[in-house]
Amino acid sequence: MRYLQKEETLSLDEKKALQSKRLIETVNRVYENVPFYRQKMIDMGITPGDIKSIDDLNKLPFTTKQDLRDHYPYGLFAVPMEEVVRVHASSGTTGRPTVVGYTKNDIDVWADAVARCLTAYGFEKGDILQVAYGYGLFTGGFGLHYGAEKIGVTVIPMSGGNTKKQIQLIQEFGTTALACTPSYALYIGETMKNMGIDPKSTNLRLGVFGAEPWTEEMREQIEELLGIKAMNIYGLSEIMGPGVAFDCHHKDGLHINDDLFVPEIVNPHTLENEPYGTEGELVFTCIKKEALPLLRYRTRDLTYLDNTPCQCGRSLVRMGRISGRSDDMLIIRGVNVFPSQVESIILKIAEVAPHYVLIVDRVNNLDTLEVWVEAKEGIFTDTIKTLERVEKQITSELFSLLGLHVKVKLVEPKTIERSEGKAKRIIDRRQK
Ligand code: DLL
Repeated sequence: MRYLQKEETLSLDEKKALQSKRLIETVNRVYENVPFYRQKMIDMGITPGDIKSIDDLNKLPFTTKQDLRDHYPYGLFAVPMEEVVRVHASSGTTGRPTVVGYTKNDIDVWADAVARCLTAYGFEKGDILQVAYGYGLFTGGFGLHYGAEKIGVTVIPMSGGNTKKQIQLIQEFGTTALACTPSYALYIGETMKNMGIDPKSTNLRLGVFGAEPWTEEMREQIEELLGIKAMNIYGLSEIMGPGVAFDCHHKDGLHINDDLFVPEIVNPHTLENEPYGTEGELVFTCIKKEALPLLRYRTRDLTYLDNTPCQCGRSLVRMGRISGRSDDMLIIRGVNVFPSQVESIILKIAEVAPHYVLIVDRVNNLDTLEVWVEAKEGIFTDTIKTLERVEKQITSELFSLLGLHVKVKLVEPKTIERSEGKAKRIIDRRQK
């Protein structure tokens, strides 16, 4: 079963024609209505007439999170406020939040985009989706909510947190699918086990997980723990929210809804386009948004694009799993380290639980990295030798992957803080 099949299976020529038409409309609109873009284009010596097709995309200016902050709250909107029916915002760790807006039509397009994802995951009428992403300024809750309603799925708008209540509803409301961050899914599963409930005894069959980087190894652990199919959903508030990209059952990269958001990969240093298959920074241009159509928005997410056909038949271009955010990249003694690399190693080790944190510090002007991983129940009561052996094994596997000697510390079960939303994987103790 597919939703909006036409846009998902366009031929290359059809897609190019549609993307070109929508890009030209968008560029004209922002030139007319957003002084920021008009000025940028004037400074670059281009006019909307220079954009004749999607091939001219890279003539356009980039947009950054800082640009959104500089025009806080509504300065980059391309429509009058009377046409904006909803705003969301992302808090960010520093500075002002970034505010995003939607027209009525944008909300509808967003719901369609999420509906495509859910359909690809195998959702059907009769499914009961418990939305445990936060409702509110965060886009996760409302994004999933409207998409699910669009295809007639029953929604339980539980929002994030209150884990015992989540579990009660899963059991008593017959929840068949759970939408939350992968780290929260683990936490829910673990709490069920602690309460003596077998997660596999519920009606749960599907998970809609995203909003934070996670690995294939994490997917396997969640699938095993909850007895479900764990599907990946990607998105960011600046572009729309959840529903920008999704994986299908072939689990071979994420399909980007590229009739709505045109992706590029650029080298983050030179800002030159990279070819298919080469990793770099993901950049999106919104070609069907009314309220906030951003041009070439630099996501800071690192991945690659894949234009080879997928067995599912969708012709939407794919992107690899996000390997990390450039913001999360640690540079330890000259070596680049992402939390996802550490995750991929530790989740393969039988004696540890999938809970970890990277602790960065500075000692004698040198950056140091320690990885703290929770031991599984039982290991701590084993001999010191077991602990040492496991620590050594992780250290040596991290060394083969990173070429870096990282101190690994096994900590007692349930000592690493659990997350109800986006997990915090890095604790930075360096003085800023
Ligand atoms: O996290 C939107 C969302 C909600 C996506 C629910 C999926 C599910 P922001 O708070 O603006 O929006 O954060 C966006 O989260 O740039 C990525 O770094 C990260 N991210 C989102 N989805 C994934 C994913 C929402 N599936 C930022 N895999 C993005 C890896 C993801 N990272």
